[in-house]
Amino acid sequence: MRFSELMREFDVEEGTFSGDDCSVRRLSDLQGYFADEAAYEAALEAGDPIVYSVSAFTPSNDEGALHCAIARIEPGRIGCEWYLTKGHFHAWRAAAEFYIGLGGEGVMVLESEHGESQMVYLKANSIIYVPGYTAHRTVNTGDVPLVYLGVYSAAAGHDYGAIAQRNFLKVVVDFDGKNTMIDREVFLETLA
Ligand code: M6P
Ligand code: ZN
Repeated sequence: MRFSELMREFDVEEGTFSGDDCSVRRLSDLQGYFADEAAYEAALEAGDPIVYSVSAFTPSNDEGALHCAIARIEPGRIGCEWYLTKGHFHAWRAAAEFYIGLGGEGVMVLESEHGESQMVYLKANSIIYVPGYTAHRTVNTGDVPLVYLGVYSAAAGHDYGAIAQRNFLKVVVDFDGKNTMIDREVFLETLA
C-alpha cells in the first residue's frame, strides 16, 4: 500500500478523519429508536438536530484487513433517554470490535443474541472490547460530545435489521440525575 493510504489524522473535537465526508444521523433518521415516542415527536416538531456523525478510515478490504470509524454523539436527551447510536450486530456475527474513548463520557449497551445485557462505561482513555455475537449501542450520558473510535474487521459488516425490529431490551435513562439501565418494558410502563 502507498504511504498516503496508511495514515490518517483525526480531529478529536470534530470526531472526523481528515479528508472524509462524515455520515450524519439526524433525529429524523432515528424514528423508532427512542422509547418515549411522544417526546420524540415533540423534539422533532422543534427541529431536526444532528444526533451523531460517523467518519470512517477504510484503507483496505483485503482478507484480514481492519477498518476504523470515529464517531461523535452530541449531548442531548429525548425525554429521559440520552442521545444514542442506532446500534448493530455485525453481519459476520463472530467479529469483535474495540471501542476507544477519546472525549466526553457515556456508556455502551452490549446485548447478546440471547438478550443478556451489560452497560459498560466509555470515556476518554478507556477501551472496551465488544465480543462477537453482541449487539452494541453507544450512549452519550454527558453534557459535551462523546467521541470515540471503533476498530473492527473490514469483513464485519453492519447489521441494523434485528435492532431496528426489536430494539435493545434495555434503555439508558436519566432518573433524578442518575444514569440507569432499565428494561425497556419497565420504562414504557413509567410513561403510561
Ligand atoms: C462506531 C463503529 C462504527 C459505527 C458507529 C456508529 O464508530 O462501530 O462502525 O458505524 O460506531 O454506530 P451505528 O453504526 O450503530 O450507528
Ligand atoms: Zn460494530
